[in-house]
Amino acid sequence: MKFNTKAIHGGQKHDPAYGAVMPPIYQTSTYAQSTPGGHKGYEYSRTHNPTRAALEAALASIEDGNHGLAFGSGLAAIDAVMKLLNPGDEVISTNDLYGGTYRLFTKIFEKFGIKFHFVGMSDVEAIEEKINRNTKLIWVETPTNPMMNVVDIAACSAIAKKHEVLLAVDNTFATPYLQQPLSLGADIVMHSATKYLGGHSDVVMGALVVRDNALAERLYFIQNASGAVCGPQDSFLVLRGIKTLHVRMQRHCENGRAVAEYLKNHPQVEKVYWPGFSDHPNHEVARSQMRDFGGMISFVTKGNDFQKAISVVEKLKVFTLAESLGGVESLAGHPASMTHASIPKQEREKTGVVDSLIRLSVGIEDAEDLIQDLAQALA
Ligand code: P1T
Repeated sequence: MKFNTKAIHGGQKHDPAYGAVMPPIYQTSTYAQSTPGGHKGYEYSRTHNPTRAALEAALASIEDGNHGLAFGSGLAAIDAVMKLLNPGDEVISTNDLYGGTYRLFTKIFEKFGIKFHFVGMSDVEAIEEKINRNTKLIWVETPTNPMMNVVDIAACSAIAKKHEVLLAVDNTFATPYLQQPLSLGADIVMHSATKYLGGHSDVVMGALVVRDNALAERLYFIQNASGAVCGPQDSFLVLRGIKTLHVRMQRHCENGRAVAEYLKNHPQVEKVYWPGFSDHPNHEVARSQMRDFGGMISFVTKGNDFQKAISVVEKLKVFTLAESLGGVESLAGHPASMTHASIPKQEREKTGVVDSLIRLSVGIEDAEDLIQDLAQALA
């Protein structure tokens, strides 16, 4: 099955009770048993829920995996991956990544004896330098949030396999429409389903997809034992979102290109970060592992002036100043004070997250209106 068909039908069956084409929202915590253990496959909704199961099957299908797991947030999904590790284990992570992921690693899991190395992965050799016998996991975010660096997933996979460590890829920015990490050799793909998979800024959810049965078993155990699952209503909404992922992504990419090119030629703009530019340092890797370049763009205004950047985001009218991304509506953010405020200034500035950086999640409105909005805000 091709991707567009999988987005709509992947892993889906009509509901066995009445043939409902969309899975019902099984808003129940528990299931009747005729005798202890005598049930129809469902005992308790932390462990399994039919609406969540339908979503998990769809997630596995669109990522070309065998097992999908849905969680109460993207961070809950990452938390589950980290619980595969033991004290003393080490992780090599992308140095430019979502601030909340950095906070989870350094403020929660370091306390439990896990050591993190944050490295620039544009050149994958930097990963191998940090590998030692305690290394258990390579954590990759690509494209990175918010600097739009691109990491070569196949090259990371070769390193991971050589040293027998797991490779996990946060595929939130690209989505499986643009990039399929499992097919490039990753062991685990992770999503903040809050973003493009949900697509309408009305749900917070996370997801993992894997191919390996034993790894899936360990993650299902953690999902149930730690309990950070999502509810049936949210499962329904994300499943509905996935059905239009491919058409939304096409428009996100088209509008992203139009906005990136407009900004690049704007006299008030110093630099635009978008992997579709041929002079982006990882453009060739992006071209080879992504179908298109997405709708996420970061830029710095001329003079690198904090106040100017703030005044631009305040003046936007079609773009909403807000955290998050990946919805149908365009959003603008100021990473240094919003999504990446949990990373110390000195650390974030090393990767380019300066006080004047603005991040755009380009939505699927008319590109001309988006450009006019940016024009008036930058004027
Ligand atoms: O917000 P949550 O669903 O828990 O997902 C966390 C997360 C993980 N990975 C990436 C790449 C992300 O962008 C996020 C969440 N990011 C934002 C809220 C943001 O505005 O960048």
